[in-house]
Amino acid sequence: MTQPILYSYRRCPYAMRARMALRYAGIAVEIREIVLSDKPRHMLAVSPKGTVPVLVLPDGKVIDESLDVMAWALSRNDPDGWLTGDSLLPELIAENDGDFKRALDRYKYATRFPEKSAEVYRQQGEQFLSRLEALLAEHDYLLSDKLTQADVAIFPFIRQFSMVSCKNKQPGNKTTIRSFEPGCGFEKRLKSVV
Ligand SMILES: N[C@@H](CCC(=O)N[C@@H](CS)C(=O)NCC(=O)O)C(=O)O
Repeated sequence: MTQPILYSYRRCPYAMRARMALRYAGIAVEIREIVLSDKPRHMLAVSPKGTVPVLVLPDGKVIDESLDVMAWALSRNDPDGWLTGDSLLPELIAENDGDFKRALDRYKYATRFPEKSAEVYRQQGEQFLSRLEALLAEHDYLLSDKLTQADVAIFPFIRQFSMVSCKNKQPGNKTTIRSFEPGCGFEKRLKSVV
């Protein structure tokens, strides 16, 4: 094996954050796109929990959590200083990967979660968006005027949320999701660097 192998799924926000960090760090990987319903045997053999992304290094080491893949890539090369010791970072990521992701899944697949309406799930997600919006009112990016790992780790999830709103022709609360609409504010700023 000459290059690391990255098992990935194109639309998965976890895989997306890993791919962005690897690309930014200039680490060439062999991307193996998977089908979630038919996971490759090799992937399951090295990481039985069966989630993507999974990075397999040439020495056989396996990194199968997206944040760990990001940390590994940035520890190898971080030309623009994405790494940050800001104490808000773990808190924001925990909220994103926890309550916000739960609301996102329910908003996206509202018919599978009939306990509440899509509107309720959207409002739950928007609580996090409001928090991000307040941070973006202070700086160009979430934690400062320059991009950090926080933006890259969180952005794919926000993008997915705004795409559901677009699909539902749901304009949403303009003041809270304005920065995240495709082609606007936050996404545009991020796309100019990754
Ligand atoms: N905590 C994991 C979560 C990864 C995750 O849940 N990925 C989803 C795809 S977006 C997955 O592989 N799910 C397995 C499945 O649906 O079978 C990480 O950060 O890497």
